[in-house]
Amino acid sequence: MRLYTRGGPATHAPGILEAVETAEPAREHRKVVEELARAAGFELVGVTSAEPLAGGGERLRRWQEAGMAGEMGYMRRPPELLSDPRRLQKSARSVISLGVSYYPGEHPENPGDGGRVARYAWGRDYHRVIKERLFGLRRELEEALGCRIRARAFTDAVPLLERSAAQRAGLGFFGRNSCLINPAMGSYFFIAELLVDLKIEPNLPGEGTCGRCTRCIDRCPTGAIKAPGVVDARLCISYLTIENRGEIPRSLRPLVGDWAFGCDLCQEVCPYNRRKARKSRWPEFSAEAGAGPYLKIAEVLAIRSEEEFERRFAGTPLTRPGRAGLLRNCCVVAGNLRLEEAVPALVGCLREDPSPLVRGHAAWALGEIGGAEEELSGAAHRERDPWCRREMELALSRATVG
Ligand code: B12
Ligand code: SF4
Ligand code: SF4
Repeated sequence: MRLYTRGGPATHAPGILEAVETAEPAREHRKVVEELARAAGFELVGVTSAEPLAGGGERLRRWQEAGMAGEMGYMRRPPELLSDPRRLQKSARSVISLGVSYYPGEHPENPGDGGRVARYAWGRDYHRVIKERLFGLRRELEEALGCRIRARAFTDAVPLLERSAAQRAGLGFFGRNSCLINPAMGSYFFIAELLVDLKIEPNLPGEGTCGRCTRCIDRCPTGAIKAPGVVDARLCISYLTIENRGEIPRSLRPLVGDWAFGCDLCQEVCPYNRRKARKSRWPEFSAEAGAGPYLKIAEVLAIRSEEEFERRFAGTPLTRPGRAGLLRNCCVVAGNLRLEEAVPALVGCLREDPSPLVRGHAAWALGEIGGAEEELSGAAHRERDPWCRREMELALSRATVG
């Protein structure tokens, strides 16, 4: 299908392309983009210019200065970089912002021995799945517009404020939980973008309001939502269980509850999601396609090698925290659920796991559950890592007192 050439019919002489690039082709481009993006499965489509995201950059700067990025090195890059699409692609003129629902349905009740997985991670690795469709969309755009388009495709793993770009492209408004909410679809959607060297008529910025609602702020177990739209990552369960490479601070462990990967609480309570969440039409995001809503704690705790971990979770988002990170999380869940049937697996971690991170959190869990004093005491004697030994001693005193 060949609909338009950039700047007008192909018969125009070179050199006047810019001059004839009036509002008309830009508007037509947008129609084509919308049509093809929806056909590619994106429910939300919007366009904004590639100009810097000034407001977002300023908010990011304040967030960084407050230390809220925690240990996420990539989020501590200069705001001028993260808020400027042209730093990613010099020739970019427009950002095509796309949204796709990942909502796989309501979370079933915990079977009792499960580590809860946030909805966005039930299925296949969205980075790969979405990128493939973005490349396909770009090819179709080239064909439809009859020109070569210089484009870059992104989702999530990108040094750009995606929510700010998407808001400016009309996809939704910022909720108090800082998520981008589409009034007709809620917030359970991924954001992706194509940066293109095409001039496309921009959409109006997204609008909407939380009104007087504060449910997400009230529901967050760790008090991570410090002000409307401002999440302190250091306190956020999503950060603690996914991005964090170190220990989960002792004071926060009990607040993690049964979340083994990510957290949905501030979205679950949101009236927009309760009323408007639309089930994903992409089979890749369904529970059947990946790890699903719960991990079996004892099974995960028995994974001892990287190869085994890869075999179990390759192609899903759950590889992100790495083997030690995921086992760390499962230890914390086991402790919070007082999961007696996980005790043999926790003892296995204590004795054999190569990672101090896992041994230390296993000790904590055993201290919470109780009844493994002998094992803890033996492990504390053998342990060479000082942080780990301290965890074991603290667990021992907790188990003895408790
Ligand atoms: C770092 C990061 C995290 C961190 C920090 C989150 C945070 N709130 O800052 C952690 C690990 C905690 C995290 C968690 C989650 N994340 Co995350 N994360 C990112 C990432 C990589 C950068 C976010 C960022 O720039 N943070 C810095 C702060 C300053 O920016 P911000 O939160 O986006 O806030 C902006 C707006 O909210 C705006 N704003 C807020 N309020 C107001 C008010 C006004 C008036 C205005 C003008 C602006 C405004 O200003 C800020 C600057 O632009 C993006 C991908 C990307 N490259 O953008 C995904 C992204 C934001 N994450 C996403 C998801 C799905 C999640 C989780 C839901 C996953 C889960 N279930 O566990 C949770 C949600 C937690 C939450 N309440 O935010 C999606 C969000 C989709 C959506 N519809 O909003 C994104 C966009 C990834 C994607 N491509 O789909 N995430
Ligand atoms: S994802 Fe969970 S911990 Fe993070 S802000 Fe939302 S409710 Fe709080
Ligand atoms: S729960 Fe309420 S305050 Fe929070 S994002 Fe949703 S509408 Fe806004």
